[in-house]
Amino acid sequence: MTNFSDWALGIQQRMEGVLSRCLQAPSQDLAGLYEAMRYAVLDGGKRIRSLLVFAAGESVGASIDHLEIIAAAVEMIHAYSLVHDDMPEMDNDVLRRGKPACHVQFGQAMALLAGDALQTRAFELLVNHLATLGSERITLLLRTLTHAVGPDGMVGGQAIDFEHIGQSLNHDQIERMHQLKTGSLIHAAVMLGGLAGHWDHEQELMLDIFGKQVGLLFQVVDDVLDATASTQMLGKTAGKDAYHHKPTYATILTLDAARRLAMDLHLSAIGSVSPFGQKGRYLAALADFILQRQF
Ligand code: GRG
Repeated sequence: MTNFSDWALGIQQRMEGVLSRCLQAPSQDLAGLYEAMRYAVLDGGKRIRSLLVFAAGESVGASIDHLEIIAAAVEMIHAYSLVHDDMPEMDNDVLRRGKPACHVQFGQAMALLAGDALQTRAFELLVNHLATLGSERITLLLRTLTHAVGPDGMVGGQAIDFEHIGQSLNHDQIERMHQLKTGSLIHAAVMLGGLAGHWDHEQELMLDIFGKQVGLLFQVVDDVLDATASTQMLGKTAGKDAYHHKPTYATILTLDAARRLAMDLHLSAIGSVSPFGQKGRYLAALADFILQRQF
């Protein structure tokens, strides 16, 4: 049985190749756009969402060929969100994944287009390469992903985020903002992996709960890291939430209370997939990884 680190490394390396193949410029006149898209996606990132797609999919017998396409689509959407998030109109950050943000490297117009193009390429990939899943499951998959990243998901969460700069939010409001902004794509990664496999209703429910718990866990840990880790460790500017006067778990709770909340979410995430037994081992290991991550 492959241990978690070797399993994760194998997927990270595999995804680098898949993403690179999916982002080849078809002609010289598009080389500039593809260069910016590749810059945003390749050679960086922990690939947590890909790992979640694979761990969920493997727990219900999905094919690796399907999972790598789904994971590539999820990574492209994630990368687009980071490119747009870093732009001066949004979070205005110059550093991402330890290198200059996409708009710093390629200019704002090209970064905007690279983000747009990554998002549409993600859906193009799903539509073009998952035919063997059958139209019913492809429709479900697209419904899940579009809902997760649209106005009632990631983009909505981002809107709530910037509309509340300098304002206070209560615990429920923070939870909702984080669930939409960050949690919804992480939850979708888990559900899409499951959808590609053969889950029964109970397994679907377990993955649903797991996806929601790790989605929130990810952001609670992110809030704590933003307040405590260094820019060098994070590969992006640390302390940005405080700088922008953003309400976060680290501001509405003490750091200790935020860490306790993370531990509670971690415990319930692990508990929700324990009925999978050995088949859920990578899901549980990912919950550990998300809790313990240092960047
Ligand atoms: C539509 C104009 C427009 C912008 C969309 C929706 C959006 C911008 C941004 C929201 C996404 C966002 C930045 C969420 C924050 C989540 C977060 C902490 C991302 C970092 O994820 P990691 O740590 O990154 O997994 P790596 O680099 O490892 O992939």
